[in-house]
Amino acid sequence: MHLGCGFSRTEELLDFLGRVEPERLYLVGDIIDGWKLKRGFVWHDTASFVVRRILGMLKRGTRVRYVTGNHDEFLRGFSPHAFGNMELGNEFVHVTADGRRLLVIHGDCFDHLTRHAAWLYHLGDRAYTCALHANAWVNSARRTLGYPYWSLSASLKSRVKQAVNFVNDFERLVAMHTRRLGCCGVVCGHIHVPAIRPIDGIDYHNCGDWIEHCSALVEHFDGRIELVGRDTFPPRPQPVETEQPAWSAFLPELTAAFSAAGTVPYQT
Ligand SMILES: [Mn+2]
Repeated sequence: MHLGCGFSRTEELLDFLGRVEPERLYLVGDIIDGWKLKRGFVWHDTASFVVRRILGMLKRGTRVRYVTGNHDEFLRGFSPHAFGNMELGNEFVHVTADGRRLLVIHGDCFDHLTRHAAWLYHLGDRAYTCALHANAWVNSARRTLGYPYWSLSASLKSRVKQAVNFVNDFERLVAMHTRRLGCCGVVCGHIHVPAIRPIDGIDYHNCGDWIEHCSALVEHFDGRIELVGRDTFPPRPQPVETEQPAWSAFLPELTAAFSAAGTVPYQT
């Protein structure tokens, strides 16, 4: 979600959260962008509404599990911790409705950049922010010309060979770790690349992000897991602007009322 980052798509996120009432909600890390607290922290009202919506779910009985990420690593010192229906942890095991054990983890520990070259990772984060700025410009131009939304940064990520290798390495490492823990699948995030696919016999799920893709994972009552996104839900009906009759439509009635009272306000 990266709440606090100016590029967080809180409008879309709030719309999505308004459509679901889950038994369990997993927040798969990088929910609050703590890195932006030092520089460029942007908090819109909609971010507060997102938090309020999640608190509302908690109140109505949803069990929330907050997995810490690298952007909200300040929470790692407090985890594991449970307060009421909310649990904070670095990793969880979720048992699906059809009995599969899934490891739920943010995934930054499988990103060799965050582990071995933090400075390079922070530089990459700056570069990513630049790409998002460029993305915003490109898309406002596209909107003006009537073209649909297109993600520049997502497109770069899928074309640059090193980026593709990075994603593949990450996914394989996550799958390996999952197998070692005896789980048959994994739910993670971190790399902002939504996916559901088998990797070396492990069911790999990545929920994507609410910056570029606006994507999430949902589990149906039969245990089937689906990737949902901006385009999955039909747009909400917009409030219909009812046409107000012009004041002149009431003129005959008004004139009649005035003449009954013995005064004629004006001639038509
Ligand atoms: Mn991350």
